[in-house]
Amino acid sequence: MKLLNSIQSQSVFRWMLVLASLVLPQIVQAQWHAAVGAQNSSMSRQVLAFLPNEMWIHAGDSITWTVLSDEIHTVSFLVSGQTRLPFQVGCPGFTPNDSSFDGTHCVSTGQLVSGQTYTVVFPTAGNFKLVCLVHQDMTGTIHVLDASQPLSHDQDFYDDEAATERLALLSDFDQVKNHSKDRDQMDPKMVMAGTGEIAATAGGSTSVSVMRFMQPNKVIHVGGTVEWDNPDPSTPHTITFGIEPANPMPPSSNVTLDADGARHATINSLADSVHSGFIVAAPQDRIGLPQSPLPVTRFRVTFTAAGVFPYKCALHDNLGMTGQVTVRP
Ligand SMILES: [Cu+2]
Repeated sequence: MKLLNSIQSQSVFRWMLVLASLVLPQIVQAQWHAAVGAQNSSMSRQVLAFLPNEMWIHAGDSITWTVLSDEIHTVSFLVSGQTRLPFQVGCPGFTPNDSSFDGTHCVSTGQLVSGQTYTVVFPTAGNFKLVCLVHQDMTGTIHVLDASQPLSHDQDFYDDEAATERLALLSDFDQVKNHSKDRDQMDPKMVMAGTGEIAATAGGSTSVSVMRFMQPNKVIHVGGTVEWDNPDPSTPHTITFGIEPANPMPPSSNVTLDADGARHATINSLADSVHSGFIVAAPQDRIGLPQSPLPVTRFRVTFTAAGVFPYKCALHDNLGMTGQVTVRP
């Protein structure tokens, strides 16, 4: 009798377990994937974007981002109203892989390079802004819904969307076509230092930048001046001859200002080091905030000696952004 009772209670317990597994909702924490950046084979065209830049997931899910470019990026979630800090500073500080973000504490990687991944877990519902601290016009949105809400898209949809956006940005050549060749003929002393465009989706901003000096081989005569300008709406570049400074943002001490606000330096020998500092557009103005000052988008160098003078962009030489000026007697 006692034995029978024990067998009966064991089988009842087993049945209860089976029933519970059928009745209780399955809580499956999904693992989503997205890309950061993209580039063409020569690395000249850099897509500065989260691909896709808008996703809907459930609370408890996580997203793993993989960097697909040689240009550096961060994956960062600031708290509402937080001031952006430079990417070397982060939140300040950086959070480890598999950090959780619920809107109350900043989550940020340091500088990520090609092939690196970073996973963020989203434990609670909310709508969150995703930013790259290196690129101001690179943003996205993550919608974290309660588990009871349906999701409209699956991972295949996001993969297709990311591929479409990547292709669209990589194949957008109108800026380069419109400017580079015509301008070379129009003004032989000019070098266009990069170009780019900002685009947008309902989820945020994306952009593409061409990391090249468009007329990389200039030939002038002694006493002549070359002028670089940067028409990119947000990516900075530098024109750096000789030794690269530790901080690329300010110009070297031998750089002066022309009357029109352009920076200007003189190179007298191959031993001279000259650094333009950041040549970059001003950030876009916003209503209710002080307007941004006029930007420095032009740099001029006058050459007083003959020779071949190589230079580079201190930010993007790893992508092949280099050039040279040949000065003839
Ligand atoms: Cu550059």
